[in-house]
Amino acid sequence: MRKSRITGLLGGATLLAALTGAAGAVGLPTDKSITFQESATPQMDMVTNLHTIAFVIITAIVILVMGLMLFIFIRFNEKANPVPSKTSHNTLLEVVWTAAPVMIVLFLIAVATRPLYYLDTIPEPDMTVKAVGNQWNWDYVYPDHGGFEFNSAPLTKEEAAAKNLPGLLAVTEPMVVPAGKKIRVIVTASDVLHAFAVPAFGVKIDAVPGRLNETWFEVREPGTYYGQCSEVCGQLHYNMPIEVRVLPQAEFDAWVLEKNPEYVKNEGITTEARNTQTGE
Ligand SMILES: [Cu+2]
Repeated sequence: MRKSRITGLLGGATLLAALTGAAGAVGLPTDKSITFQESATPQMDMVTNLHTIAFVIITAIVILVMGLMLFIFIRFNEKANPVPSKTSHNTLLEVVWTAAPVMIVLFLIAVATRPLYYLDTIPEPDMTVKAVGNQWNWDYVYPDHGGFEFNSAPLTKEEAAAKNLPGLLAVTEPMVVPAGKKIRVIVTASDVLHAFAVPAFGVKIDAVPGRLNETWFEVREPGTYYGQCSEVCGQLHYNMPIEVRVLPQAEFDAWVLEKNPEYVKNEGITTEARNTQTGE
């Protein structure tokens, strides 16, 4: 009894720390950065890898083409080469410059296919959250936890600054999910096209009125991760942020109980979370 009360207190303290943004990893854009945000999911690992492979190939092609052009400017300008060659074709060269790009493209298709299907195939999820885009905020629904829902609206610049949170990213109430679990996100919209995107997760999917899209992620580390609506959706599109608070499972369970006290009675939840709630 006593032990679990202490655990409950500790849980409450860490929950408070997490909810005030004091703990864990943070996924947000940084000034003057030219790279991706640090990956928080296996999906984003794959996206980052694919980008690196493509970037190396693109860089090599740019260097080769620029080098050849420079060589031609110097070697074959009028002064250096007053009498031009009348060569009209070269079979070997033509075969090479046709075959090489085809092989590069085939290689890129080969390395891109796995990430593409990995991102697109929803595994058996541990839980589901429904995200509904509105002009200009999000609703989050938790169908696996009794179906409670809440609105997640952007803070004004002044409100964010007062709380020492990033402007245009922080919200009134974030989406909350457990770490290390497969989260399915069902995405739709109530009015116009929006898109649910969290860069650190490698997740970006359209929110279409009247349709359900689904995506998923599994975040390794607890923390706060920011994204934005990524489909131009009207006047205030620039300020339609997504904030995802990732908590350890026990803290997530405690949060669920806070949001929906009825849930524990009807559905059952981990003993630890029940103790946290009831203080036993
Ligand atoms: Cu939008």
